[in-house]
Order: sequence, then structure tokens, then C-alpha cells
Amino acid sequence: QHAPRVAHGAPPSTLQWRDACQELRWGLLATPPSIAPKFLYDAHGCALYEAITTLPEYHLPRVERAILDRHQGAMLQLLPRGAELIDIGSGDGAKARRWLDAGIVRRYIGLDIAEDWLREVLRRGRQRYPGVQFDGVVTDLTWGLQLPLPREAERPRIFWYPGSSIGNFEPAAATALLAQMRAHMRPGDALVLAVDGPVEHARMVHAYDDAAGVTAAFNLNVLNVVNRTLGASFDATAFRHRAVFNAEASRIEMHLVSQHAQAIALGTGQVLRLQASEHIVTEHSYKHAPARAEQLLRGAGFDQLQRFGIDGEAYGVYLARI
Ligand code: AVJ
Repeated sequence: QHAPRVAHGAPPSTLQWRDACQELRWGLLATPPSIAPKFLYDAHGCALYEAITTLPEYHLPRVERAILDRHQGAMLQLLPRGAELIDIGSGDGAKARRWLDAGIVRRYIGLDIAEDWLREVLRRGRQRYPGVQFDGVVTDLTWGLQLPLPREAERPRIFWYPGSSIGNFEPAAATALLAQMRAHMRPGDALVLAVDGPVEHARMVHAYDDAAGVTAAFNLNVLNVVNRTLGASFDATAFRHRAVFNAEASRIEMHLVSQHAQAIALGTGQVLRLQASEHIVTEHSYKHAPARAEQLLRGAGFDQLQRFGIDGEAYGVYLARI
């Protein structure tokens, strides 16, 4: 197999942010002020997120593993062999190993915003699975799916989007992203998508506001990212982490609540003024009940859907085909 190729997904030319600074400034000066969740994931943020995934309160990864362990055999019956596996948000690469170990993958294509992590995943993968071609695309999914691949693949395709990260997209944007995956698929191909659903209120809130304060540190760290990116002057000690469940929208919202009236220089001449208890939104994490998850997938053009779950849990792993 040849050495991994790493492409860069470019943003579409129209109506897009010129750069991260412009996007951050635009969000911070909006009402309510917001910071897109992708900015949570600098090196320190990635390490904190890894720590979140091992917290007792953050049940999502455990439930997802239980579902996949229970149903992997049934899913393998439905997945193509000799496939191209497109790992959406490859992260540390660990979640794709289940499919690589099952021997159904001939080519792996990792998509991630973090180039260093992606290169490391490709390097290790190539060592561990010598029969598989490893390639990657450095890309920001909030720009849409930048997939420099022919729509007509030589091999069957599996899109793998675990972790319920689709929940960070507003529902219309989630459907649009899934439709872009659909456009790269043919009959026989599959999308395997994990979607978290609503559970008991306290359980949801604690999952995003843990006793050890790891999620609080993760959320507050985004202010360091903004300071570095813009040359802004946020004081993280002047904010408090808050997680609320917005029942009407069925989403967890992470906020940074201003502890007193303050004026923050954004490093561009612009100033953000916040009153005490005003907040900045840093994340929406949608909790889609099965009917809503299926609606997202059908809206994106998938009409063969299978849901895999476990009793008593709202988390679903969906296998969608066209
Ligand atoms: C990575 C988007 C799936 O929404 O549960 C975890 C991120 N935020 N704790 C989620 C997150 C706070 C996570 N996703």
C-alpha cells in the first residue's frame, strides 16, 4: 500500500467565513453571543474531552460501546465487504478499529479537523493493518462535507459517524450534512450513525456538568482558545460553566455565564459587554428521540433504516442505506 495521502478540504468560496477570527467575532457579537463548539478542541480541549469520555456521568461512550458490542454481528451481515471506510471525525482512530478488525475494510479514509491527530492515526493504522490503504482529509465539517473522492467509488462505501457528534449540528444542518454523505453513496453502501436521545433530566444535565468539574474546565478552556486566536482578553475566572436542557428544542446547551458586568476586548477594536448572569453559548448537543433521528435520515434521502439499541437507553446506532 502506498504512503497515506492527506488532502485538505477547502471551504466553499461563497458566503463562508474568511477565517476563524471572522467566525469567532461574528458569533461573539451576535445575540446571544456564541462560540462554535469546534473551538473547544485545541490540544488541551482534546485531552479534556478524552477525560470526559471516561467520567461516570458521561454515559454516551459506554452506551454506544454496549450497543455496538451487542449488535456488531447483525450489523456485519448488512455491511459490504472490501469497503472504503470513511471515518467522520476520526479523533484518535480508536472507534474505527472495530470495523478494521472485522476484516471488511480495504481502504480507510479519516476525516478530521486536527491534522496532527489525523496523521498519527494514519501512521499507526498503516502499521497495524498492512492490507489496508490509509488516507485522510483535514476538514472542518461545519463547512459541509469536503470529500475529494469520486462520487462513484470503485469499492463499496461505509460512512462511519459515531459518538453522536451529529448532535452538535442544528437539525437542518444535520440533514444537509447527511444528504451530502448520501450523495456519495450507491445501493449497497451504508451509513452507520450514532445519535444520542433524551433520557431522564438529571442524568442528561449531570453528563454535561460532572462532579469533578472536567466538563466545566473543558468549557472554560474555549476562552483561552479565543484569547489566542483573536488576541482577546477573556478572564476565565469571570465565567462559570452551566449545562441546561432545553426541552422544547430537545438539546443540552453549554453556557459560560458572566459572573459580573464586564467589557472584554476582542483584540480587534471591538468590545463585548456582558452584564452579570448574561451568557455565551458554546455548544448545542441535540438529543434526538428515535422518531426524530429517523426523520433526519429520511429527510437526507435514506429510506432503509435499521436502529440498534439496548433496553432502557435512548441512544441509537442507525444503519442507513439508500
Ligand atoms: C463530542 C459532540 C458528542 O455533545 O456529548 C461532551 C461533546 N460536550 N461534553 C457531546 C461534549 C460536553 C460531545 N460530542
